[in-house]
Amino acid sequence: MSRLVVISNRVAPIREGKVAAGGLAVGIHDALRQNGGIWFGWSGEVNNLPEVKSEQVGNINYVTLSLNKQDYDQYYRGFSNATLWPIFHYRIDLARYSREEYYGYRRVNAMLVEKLKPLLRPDDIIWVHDYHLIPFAEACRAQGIRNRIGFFLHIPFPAPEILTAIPPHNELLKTLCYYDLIGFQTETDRLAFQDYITREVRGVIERDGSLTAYGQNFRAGVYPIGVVPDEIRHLSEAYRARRLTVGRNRAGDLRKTIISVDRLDYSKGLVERFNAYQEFLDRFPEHRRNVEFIQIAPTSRSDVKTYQAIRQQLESEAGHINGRYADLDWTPVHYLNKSHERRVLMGLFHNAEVGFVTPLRDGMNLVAKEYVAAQDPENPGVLVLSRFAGAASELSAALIVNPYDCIGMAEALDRALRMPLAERKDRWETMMQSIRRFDLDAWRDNFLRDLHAFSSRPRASVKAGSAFAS
Ligand code: GDG
Repeated sequence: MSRLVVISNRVAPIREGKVAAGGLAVGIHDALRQNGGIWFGWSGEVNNLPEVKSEQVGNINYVTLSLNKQDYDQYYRGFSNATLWPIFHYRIDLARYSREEYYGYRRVNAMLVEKLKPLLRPDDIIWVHDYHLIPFAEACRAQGIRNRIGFFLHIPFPAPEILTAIPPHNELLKTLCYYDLIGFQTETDRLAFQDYITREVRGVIERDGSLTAYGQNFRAGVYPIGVVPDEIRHLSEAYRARRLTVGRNRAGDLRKTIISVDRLDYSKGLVERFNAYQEFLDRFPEHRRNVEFIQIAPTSRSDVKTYQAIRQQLESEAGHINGRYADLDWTPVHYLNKSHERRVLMGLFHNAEVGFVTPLRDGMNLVAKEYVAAQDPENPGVLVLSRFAGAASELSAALIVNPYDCIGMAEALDRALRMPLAERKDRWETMMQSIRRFDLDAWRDNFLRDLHAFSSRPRASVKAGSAFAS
């Protein structure tokens, strides 16, 4: 059987068996364990000794390397997180473009391929993850690697009008077409990509559904990422007996909880959410003192400028709301700017009456699915979900909101907190059907099945060094 080789910007720093390991890391570990394989990527270290470290655990080889400062600045902080991330999340206003950073991004992709190449066997299946690594397959082909290679984009794929704001969009998309299979979270993302391919570069949709563009033939499919419902139920039930934070729950006290958990990122709509919560307290005074909002937002990418700004803004919003409404025995907002153990999060989800998940754009949003999977079937809470999360296409039984509509979100909170048990159960059961059907195993198995099935046609050869041709 072919081995699996997973490439991601970061190799999951948390090993299996540790309580904090997230669902996605667990899912990838399971796939690697099936036939053995390699997990390859950046170690997270920045230094001038870019040595490759390898650690064998069972039949999985974890191979990591550090980046030097220039590579880190150009590839990671620069083109990946200051150009691609904002533009793929429709925030052209926050994006910057630097040709040097783009070249650094291409250079690091080629360097990663160079380091991986000696470890590969001819029948390995390669699965590459996310926007940091769009040119990885093209760099593989340029270095003579002929293995099957699939790519999964965890974030949204923007409409062509937005994508074309990236000056080298054409060259970038050309490199993407060197994958055999490109996976997206939703049909909207796949259609946006297909739209670019057919309209912008006159690519063709073949009879068998594959696409041909830039002389390459490849497939694009939809593989919504999911969670592991049993793992979440197990964690949340194990933790529910413990009293959490302020320690109230549906079974006992009157005070109800609204919970949000996000990496501290402008795409997550945190500021709009805080404003909506304030609007809710203004408009529905009967809920004051009877509700509290817990926002957990661990810092991410704290050395990228826009991320520092959002942190300051949120601290001030939380202070403002608490300053205006808090009392000696009531704190309306608990804003926790640090990460928590996974089992604690699942326990908090279980105990909260409302999951408030309102990104401005999100590839999927696993928190939405985790919140639903952590609910008590006999007394489930209500998910309030942004229409701009990929998860909204599956979880239409949530209360769907527009995060730009402050009053609409405030009204949804009021409705969620008043919702009768029968309606809560109906909505929850509908959502759980979808969460079980599109769980993490289905995501991984469907993607790998299609990647195995698709035998690519002979490829046009790519000249080494063509990476920077226009
Ligand atoms: C990208 C895409 C897509 C959060 N805080 C803590 C913690 N978390 C966990 C959550 C959840 C995960 O991190 C976050 O996943 P999301 O899907 O919500 O968002 P991104 O990090 O932006 O992920 C996204 C995803 O990739 C997968 O394809 O859905 O659209 O942007 O699992 O529970 N976990 C722990 N402590 C925390 O404080 N342990």
